Amino acid sequence: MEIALLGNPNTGKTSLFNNLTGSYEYVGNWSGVTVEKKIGQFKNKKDKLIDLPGIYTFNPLSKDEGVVTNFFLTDKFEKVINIIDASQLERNLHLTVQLIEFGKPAVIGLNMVDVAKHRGIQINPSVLSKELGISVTPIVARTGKGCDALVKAASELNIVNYQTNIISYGNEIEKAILNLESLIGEQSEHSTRWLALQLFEGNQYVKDYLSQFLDLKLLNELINTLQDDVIQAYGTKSLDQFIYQKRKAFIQSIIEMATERKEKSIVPLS
Ligand code: GDP
Ligand code: K
Ligand code: MG
Repeated sequence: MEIALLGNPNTGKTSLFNNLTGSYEYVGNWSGVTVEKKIGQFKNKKDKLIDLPGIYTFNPLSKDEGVVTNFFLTDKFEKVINIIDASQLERNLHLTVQLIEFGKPAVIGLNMVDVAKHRGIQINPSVLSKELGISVTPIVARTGKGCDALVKAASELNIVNYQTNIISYGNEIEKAILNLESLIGEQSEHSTRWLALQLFEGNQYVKDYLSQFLDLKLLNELINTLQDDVIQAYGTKSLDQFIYQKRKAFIQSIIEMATERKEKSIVPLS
């Protein structure tokens, strides 16, 4: 089984990768970029772990980010381990939300819990897990603490009944998602909800992907009409900003629920 390792830059992916895989195959660079591609074998010798470049969103701002989006659109893998930085939760969860919308079975490794703790931030993993609908395991990737439990969570992952609509984007967008769903039908193996939202955000890779099934003119019309509707209904600047704000509000509300702030002075990390 192939498991992909996904997360923002500098969240501890490589530390976790080295921890979980005894040795790894170096398979050159990801196509089009100078980021090395690494595939490691888990200690059980059955499963493989794929180290992806760090990204903030599936709507690529750089070629590195495009590598990951293309990987999700075209490569074969069964599960995802999403590593997030407990001390930068809000920024990290923008990617997590998009991963959940993609619908591939995933677990979260909540890393840097030591850093968060030193800043007086205590995150309750079960609250986070309940609100996101996926398992959350606290880890310290640098020392290996919690990493075995994370692998166990990934291997026990159940593939059925995955909830991808954790955020409701309002009538206009929800209707447009259903509209796209009826147009695509069974043609794509991917979650139409994810494809639609990425398309509405202006994701060029997803637009290219969808143009195999649908006329580009039709896609553009769909986006423009929706953009006008959303701007008119909410007085927002643009469709992608609107989607971003919806995610942000959702993320802030679950962080509020899952975070405990300790009244204590900031202790520097040794
Ligand atoms: P990547 O960019 O996601 O691959 O992240 P790295 O694995 O390269 O880690 C980035 C930095 O964070 C390195 O200096 C690691 O040693 C450090 N690091 C990784 N995990 C932890 C952790 O759980 N706690 C602390 N304090 N540092 C960590
Ligand atoms: K790094
Ligand atoms: Mg790395």
